[in-house]
Amino acid sequence: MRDVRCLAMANKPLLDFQENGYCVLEGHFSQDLIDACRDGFWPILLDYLDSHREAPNRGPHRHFLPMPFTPPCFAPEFFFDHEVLRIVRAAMGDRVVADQWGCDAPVHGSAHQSPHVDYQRPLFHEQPDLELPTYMLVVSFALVRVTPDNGPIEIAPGTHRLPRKEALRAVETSEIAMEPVQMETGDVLIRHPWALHRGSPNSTDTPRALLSIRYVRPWYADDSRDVSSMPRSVWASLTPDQQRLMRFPISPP
Ligand SMILES: O=C(O)CCC(=O)C(=O)O
Repeated sequence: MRDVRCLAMANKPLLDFQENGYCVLEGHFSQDLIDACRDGFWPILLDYLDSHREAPNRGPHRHFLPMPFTPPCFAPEFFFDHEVLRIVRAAMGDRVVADQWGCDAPVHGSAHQSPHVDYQRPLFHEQPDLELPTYMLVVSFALVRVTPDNGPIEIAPGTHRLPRKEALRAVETSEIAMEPVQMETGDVLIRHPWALHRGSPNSTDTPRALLSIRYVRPWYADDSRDVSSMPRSVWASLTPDQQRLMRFPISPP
C-alpha cells in the first residue's frame, strides 16, 4: 500500500503536467546554486537592462535575453537534474535534447501580455489543431522569489489540450481562469508551451528574472529564441551522456 502511495506521489508532477499543462517541484534546486547563479548573472542582467531600456523585446518593460553558459550562471545541475529529466523523458522519450537557455525579465512598468502559446507555427500547418503528443516543454526557475507584486507568469490550466480558438475563448470569457504561479527560489516550473500563458506586471524595482531551459524531441528544431554559444571548455567538462543532451552552438577555442 505504501509503495502504491509512493508511486502515486512520484507520478503526481507528471500527471499535473499532462492534465493542467504545468507542474511545480517545490524547493527542488539548491539555494547555493541559485545564489551563485544570481551573483554571477545579476551584473550581466543589469548591464543588459541598462543598454536595452528603450528596446524591450517581449512587450513594454519586458525583456528576454539568452543566458550565458559560463559558470556560475550555467551549472550542469540545472540541465541534468535526475527528477526533472525523469519527467521530461516520461513526456517525450529518452532522446530529448535541450536547445534553449534564456532569461525572461519583466521590470517596473511592465503590463499584462496577451495570453499566448510558445510556438510560432503548428507542426502540421494543414491541421493546426491536431492533438499531438508533447514534443517540447519548458523548465523554469527564478533567481528571486516570485510574488504577486513582481509579475508571476500566469497559466490557463488544461488549455494545451484544447483547440486554440476554444482555449482563447475560454480564457477571454473567464471560463478558465489564468493561474499566477508564485515561486520560491529553488522551485522548478515544468510547463507545456501550448498551455496559454502570459506575463503579468512587475510593480517592484527588482527585475523578476525567470530562467528557462527548453527541452525538445531530437527531430524538432526552430530558432524562435536567441541562444548563447557554449564555451568549448564548458562543453569538454560534460560527460558524453550530458553532451548528447545539449544542442547548442559551441564557441571556437
Ligand atoms: O516571463 C513571463 O512571465 C512570461 C513571458 C512570456 O510568456 C513571453 O514573453 O512570451
